[in-house]
This record gives sequence, structure tokens and C-alpha cells, in this order.
Amino acid sequence: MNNREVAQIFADVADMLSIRGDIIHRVLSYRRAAEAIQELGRDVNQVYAAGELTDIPGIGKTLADKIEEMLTTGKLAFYEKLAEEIPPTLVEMLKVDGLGPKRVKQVYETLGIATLAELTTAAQEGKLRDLPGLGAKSEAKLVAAIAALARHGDDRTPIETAWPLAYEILAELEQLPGVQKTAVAGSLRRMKESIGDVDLLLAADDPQPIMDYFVNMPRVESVSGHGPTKSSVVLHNGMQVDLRILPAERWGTLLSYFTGSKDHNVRLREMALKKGLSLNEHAFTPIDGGDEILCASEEALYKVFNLPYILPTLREDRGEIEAAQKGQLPDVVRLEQIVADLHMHTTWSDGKMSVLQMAQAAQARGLKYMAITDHSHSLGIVNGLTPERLWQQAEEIAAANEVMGPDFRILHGTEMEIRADGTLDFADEVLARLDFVIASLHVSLTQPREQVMKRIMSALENPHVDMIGHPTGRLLPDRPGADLDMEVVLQTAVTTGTILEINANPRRLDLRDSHVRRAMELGVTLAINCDAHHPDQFELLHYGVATAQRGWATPDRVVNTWPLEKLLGFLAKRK
Ligand code: DGT
Ligand code: CA
Ligand code: CA
Ligand code: ZN
Repeated sequence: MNNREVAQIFADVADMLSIRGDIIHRVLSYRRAAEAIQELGRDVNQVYAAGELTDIPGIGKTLADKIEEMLTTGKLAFYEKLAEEIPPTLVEMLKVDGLGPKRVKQVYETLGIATLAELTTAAQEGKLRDLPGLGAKSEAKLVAAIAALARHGDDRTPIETAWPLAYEILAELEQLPGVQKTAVAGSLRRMKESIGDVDLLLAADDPQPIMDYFVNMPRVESVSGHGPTKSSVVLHNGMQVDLRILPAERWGTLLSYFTGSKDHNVRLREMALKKGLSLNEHAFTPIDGGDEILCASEEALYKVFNLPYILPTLREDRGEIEAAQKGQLPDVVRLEQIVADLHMHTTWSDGKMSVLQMAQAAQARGLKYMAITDHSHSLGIVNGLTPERLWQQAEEIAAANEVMGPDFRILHGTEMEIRADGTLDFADEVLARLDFVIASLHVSLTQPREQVMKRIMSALENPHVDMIGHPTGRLLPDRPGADLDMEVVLQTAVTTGTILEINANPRRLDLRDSHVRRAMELGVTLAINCDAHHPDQFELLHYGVATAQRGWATPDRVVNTWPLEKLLGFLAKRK
């Protein structure tokens, strides 16, 4: 058995135990073990052979014995015994949004439903609504959730997983002798929110030893291709990684070809043909004979077309080539232009650090100002603030501003709940006293469009609400977010002057790239924020900036690039 198979068995055991109703502690120990094996980065068989299983975090003697049993016999008796009681097919039902272990057990015990397919049929035929605690409404929700699962259940890797892993591998390869250049290419360089496979590129004169090293890395589970300039491997977590190596003088064409997108490349090749050139990853070649034109950089490649450099985040053939030809390529927002973060949490709600610690971390990253925006009271589960606690917090913020001095400013804000019934958590008198007011949807995201639109409209139309946080509430990879009419949301944000957030957390990226693009066309004011619950999460900013770039957002429309005075002026004017 390989890492993925061992991890899968543990994950299934965790889910089966939770359906059976075992204590959470036991469920969690299996779930943690599954994650530890999945993220191991080495072949679990080798770890076992070295007698080091119990060095894996979360693996004690009991679990190590179970791993040994799986590796030596190819099965787990405990799993098979459990399966007699709880059919393993029940586990797939837990993926349906809103369907918990108790409910799964109930439909199995009362109706004998043991697979997702049976559940789908039963829900469509109206057979679930009579169960205690269900009803026609929850049944309809289930049908919708199952459909959403079918739509999103592909095997693309979220950028959150692919990005760190790709750069870790690249850093490892960079150390090898003879490596002259390295790059991530493909959809990951274009910063799409999900990644089919990771494409890595190297420049080196002697590729063979590098390729040999690559396919033999401990994190590799299997090798699907191994050639002198091109190899493909699958990692223990299931991600495919392609590596290509060419000499440095061909770097520009190599990088351009494998960055894509395919559609962007097709356009480049058509333009080349019009010039009597064929273009591939190696070079431009004159069609009627003659010397190759080599490009050592992408700038040189675009120069052949008399075009300026086009950022990877724009290369989707969504008008960027036409814009470049007309000299109208948008000068999109860049990471180093960001001077503020307007959405973050502290220990006052569900954050991990104090106001001052967050401010010092923000300043250390080069920011000039920020807003503290803890949750509001109806979100009780994260210790949301009542007005009373909000005013206590104001004192702490004033004190922290004293410590920070004149070169940095902490604004006092809130991330206020838009409640399920469309009312807001704070009265206007409370909001009027705050520097920055975010309103967000966190609960009842599966409401029908009409209802959830009413909620977001009430927030947009409140003049005290400065920004809508992560507008749809989606969570990648498989919680789709509220069924909003985005065209109406974006147009309303223009008329009310409400800022819409591009939440930089790679699990959110909300607004998403296509919404940003439409927001730019309509004239919406945007913000890019990390929604940090810990200073480490300021690191996530680049995901948000890339998403903004993919939507052609320019700095004049992104408030985080503005000096504090400009933002304060903007906020004062709209009240
Ligand atoms: P992915 O992996 O599905 O997230 O998307 P990409 O864009 O990374 O696609 P991938 O890995 O199949 O190929 C990487 C790049 O290589 C792609 O963006 C463009 C280039 N490429 C691949 N196949 C073709 C092709 O048939 N024609 C052209 N022009 N370029 C290709
Ligand atoms: Ca790819
Ligand atoms: Ca690929
Ligand atoms: Zn937040």
C-alpha cells in the first residue's frame, strides 16, 4: 500500500466512527493520522522499514501497529470489522454540504440508504421529507447540495495546496549543480484558483542528472514519464508534477510555451505564422528556411511581435493581446503597491494575537495602516463582540496606536454579521462611531437567491457599511457560496459606493477573478485583504493580488494602495 491508500483507510475509519457515534477524540485521532500520512512527503513504506513510524506526528504505538498491518498484509482487520456495521459507502454521503454523521446514520437505519446514488434518488422522489427533523425544505436543499457536489467534484488541486508544494520542490531542485534558472509555469504561474497539474521548468546544459534526481525524490510515489528533457511524476498526495529542462538561451520560448494558457499560445502562434515564423517551446523558426530566432527571455519573445511584456496572470486570451496591440494593456495592481490591510481578527474574537501584535507584524511587512475587524456578537461560536466589548476594544486600539507612533495607524472596525433574516448585528449609532465597517455573510448561505439577495442588499444600502467581506462566502474546493445575482450586487456597489473585497485567503479568493473583471468594467471600488487570524496569514496577500490581476484590477481602484488620507476622505464622503 502507498501513502494515499493508507491515508484513505484512516480517513474512512474516522468517518465511519463518526457515523457510528464514537467519541470525537477517537475520530480525530484517525483523521489526524490520515492527514499526517497524506502530508508525509516520504514513502510510508520506507518510514516503516526504518522503524520510524512513531516519529510521525500523531502516530503512536496503536496506529503504528495498524500501519504495519496494512503495509505487510495489504488490509486492516479493524476496518473490515467496522465495515460490517457501518458500510464504507456511507462515507461519501458526508461530502454533501449540510449532511452530518447523525443524519447519515438516520437515513441508513430508517430507510436502508447506503450510497450517495440511493440518497440522490430518494431525495428526488420525496422520500426523505417524512424523516424526523427533515422536511420538504431541507430535502430540496439536499438535492441542490448533491448537484453542487457533482459539479465541483473534479480532481483539480486547490492553489492553496499546489503553490507551497511546487515552490518547495523548485527550491530543492535549485540546489542541484548545473541548474541555471528555475520557474513554475502552467496554471500555477497564471495563479488560477485550482491547478490540474504542476508544471516546473529548469534551464541547464546537462539535464540528465537533474531528471534522475527529480524522479527519485522521496516525495515521488510513481513515475509516469522519464526522459532527458521531460519527466512526469505523481507525488504521495496524488498531485502530478511535470518537469522540463532546456538550455538557458531558449528560456523565453520555453517559459512562454509552458505558462500558457493554451488559448494565449494559440494566438501567439497565429501571429507568428503571419510573420512567416513557426513558434514552439524551442524557438521561432522561419517557415521558408533560415536560422532559428532564440529568445532568452519572455520580453524578447513579445518583442518579436512588437508587444510589451504581458503578465502571466493576464494570459488567458481574454482580450490581453488586443489590449497590448493597442497599447492599452492595464497597468494592474502589484504586490509592492499594497500599503494597508482592512480585514483582520485578534484574540477579541477568533484571532490568535493581540491588536498590538497584529499591528507590529503588519508594519514589519511594510504596511502603513490597517483595520482591526473582529466578528460581531451574533456569531457566538467565534466569540463575536457586543457593543460593550467593542468600546472596550476601542481603548486597547487607542493604546496600541500610542505605542505604534505616528508612522502607523490602526483603524477601529468590525466584521459585522449580516444575519439570516437580513438584519445587521449593530445599530446605526454603533456603526457611526467606527472607522471602518465590514458586513459579511457567514450563516445560512444556502438560502434561496431571493432571500440571500435581500440580505446582501440591506448591507449594501446601509450607508454605514463601508465594505462587503468575501461577498459570496464560498470556500474552495467544494462549498459553492451564496447564490447571489452578482450583476445586481456589483451594480449596486457602484451606486452605493460600497467597497467589495477580494479576500486573499486561497480558500476564498472571493470576489473571484471573473467577478473582479466585471467589477472593473462597472466601476466598483475594491479592496484586497488577508482576513488574517494570525500574522503568518499576511503571507497570503499575493493570492489576492494575483486574483485582482486576473480581473485586470488597477491600483487606482484598489483602496489598499491608497495613502491613509485618501481612504479616510473616501469614507467620509460616502457617509
Ligand atoms: P492545468 O494544468 O489544467 O491547471 O492547466 P495548464 O494551463 O497548466 O495546462 P497543462 O499543464 O496541460 O499545460 C501547461 C501549458 O503547456 C499550457 O498552459 C500551455 C502549454 N500547452 C500544453 N498543451 C498545449 C497544446 O496542445 N498547445 C499549446 N499551444 N500549448 C499547450
Ligand atoms: Ca498544469
Ligand atoms: Ca502539465
Ligand atoms: Zn474575517
